[in-house]
Amino acid sequence: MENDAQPAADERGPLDRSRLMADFAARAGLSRIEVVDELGSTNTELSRLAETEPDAWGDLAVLVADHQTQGHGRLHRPWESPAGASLAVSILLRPHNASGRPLPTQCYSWFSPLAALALREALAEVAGLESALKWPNDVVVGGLKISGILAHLAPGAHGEPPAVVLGTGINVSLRQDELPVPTATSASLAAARPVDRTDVLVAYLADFARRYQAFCAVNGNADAPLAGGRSLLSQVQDATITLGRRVRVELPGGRRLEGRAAGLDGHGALQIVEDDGGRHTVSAGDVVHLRPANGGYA
Ligand code: BT5
Repeated sequence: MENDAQPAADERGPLDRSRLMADFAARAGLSRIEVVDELGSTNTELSRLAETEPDAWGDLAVLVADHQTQGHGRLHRPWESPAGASLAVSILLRPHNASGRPLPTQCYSWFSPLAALALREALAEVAGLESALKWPNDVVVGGLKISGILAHLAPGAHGEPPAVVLGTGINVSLRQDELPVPTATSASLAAARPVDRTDVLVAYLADFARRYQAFCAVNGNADAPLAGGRSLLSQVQDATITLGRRVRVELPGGRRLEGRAAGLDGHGALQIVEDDGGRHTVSAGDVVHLRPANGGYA
């Protein structure tokens, strides 16, 4: 995979609002889509709107920033989005099943991997890219991070269970010299050709809405077949390159674990088997994939 394609700046105009505004939202199954020129963080702003205007911001309402200036990841880490080259999009979820009852909040941990699967499909469709999930919330191409996903809770409307704000940052046409960290890549760089932000956004949102509706229809059961196909759990397992590998997990309190990533549990938590056979289930943390080096693991 070539990594030195340099998309010209003029290939990176603003998002094509006419494609997003017409009847796109209705066709894709979204309740609303708003595109703003510039914003600190789409997650922060959508959380605020969900709380202050609950009737105007329902299930599957979407907020997109053409340029996000203060994006963040987990633990308040910065998420960098160079202007005109990346996507910052947040989706509000107020999930209900077919009987109109709220989904159990225990299934909320599946929304990030569900978004990652949708993005994976969008990258394949629009840019011909093969990508994978890296536990817990990254989409990677060739081992490099092309997208990060961050979900958090917002107050539910009218006494309902909490809503979810699901934010995705996608590196679309960043040049090599714009990558914020050496572990990042962009769709244009990985595909070695220009990739259009609006194309990626449209494909991602449409695929996400389809998967999400299928998941709601099975009441958030990750083991149930989705729309007559495979379960969410098995789709996520297949797409997650962390599984089966030797990993180091850096836990939130600073503790570290090292061992084999053996599988995912029913909530999407990572199961680790240490060399002495000790088993751990980890629901949050940073994973480093360790590779064999000189007969050992680096
Ligand atoms: C994430 O956090 O990867 C979740 C990022 C979510 C961003 C979206 S954008 C829309 C919405 N609004 C927000 O404010 N946030 C969401 P985490 O796993 O904690 O990774 C953060 C780390 O990724 C940073 O510490 C950097 O090392 C690295 N990083 C920052 N910007 C990056 C980029 N553009 N591409 C790849 N890696 C990046």
